[in-house]
Amino acid sequence: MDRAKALALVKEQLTDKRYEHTIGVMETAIVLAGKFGVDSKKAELAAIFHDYAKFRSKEEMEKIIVDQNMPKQLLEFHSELWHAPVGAYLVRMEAGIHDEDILQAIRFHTTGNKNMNILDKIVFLADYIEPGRKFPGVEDVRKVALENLDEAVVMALRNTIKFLLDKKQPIYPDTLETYNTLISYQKTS
Ligand code: DGI
Ligand code: FE
Ligand code: FE
Repeated sequence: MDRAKALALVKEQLTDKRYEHTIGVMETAIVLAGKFGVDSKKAELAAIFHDYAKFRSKEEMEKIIVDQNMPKQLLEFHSELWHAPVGAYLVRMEAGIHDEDILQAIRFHTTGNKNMNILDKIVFLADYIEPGRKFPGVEDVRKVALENLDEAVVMALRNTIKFLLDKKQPIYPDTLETYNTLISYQKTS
């Protein structure tokens, strides 16, 4: 699918603000893909579609999680997490994207996953560091992302985990597992 078609499909799903975020994620993901030798077309499409399900109702997302046998545990955590796996499903069903690499990057973009590959890390980080993001610490992650993907993912996860702790929110196991996996990998490498 070409970029114009993909952007037209997501534009219908998103607010103007979220669409601008999506453009930032797309541009950032393409830069990172070039830097780390990943298929830039896959990075582009995964980034364009990563928040496709962001504005679906909780009821629709819950039904998809149950009907499609996604981890039931998701339902015990904040509904903010649901748009990632539900998005992967809807992008296949509604946009006709069947590339498993693209769908997995969408699925893992919010929590990460201990088995995430380079494309997954690129989309996860592009979502975190795109130019529209302003939160504390993002500038440090922007710099490190161009040098070391794993270290940058660890920094982003550490910030997110701290943010959730401060808000007295639970932390989804995949988020912690990803953090633990990448930080121990760094120690031994
Ligand atoms: O969809 P975006 O806003 O672009 O970004 P995202 O998909 O990374 O979602 C970020 C939100 O998800 C943010 O409000 C924090 C929340 N989040 C991320 N990981 C976890 C989490 N919330 C909980 N409860 N647990 C997590 O592990
Ligand atoms: Fe998201
Ligand atoms: Fe996003």
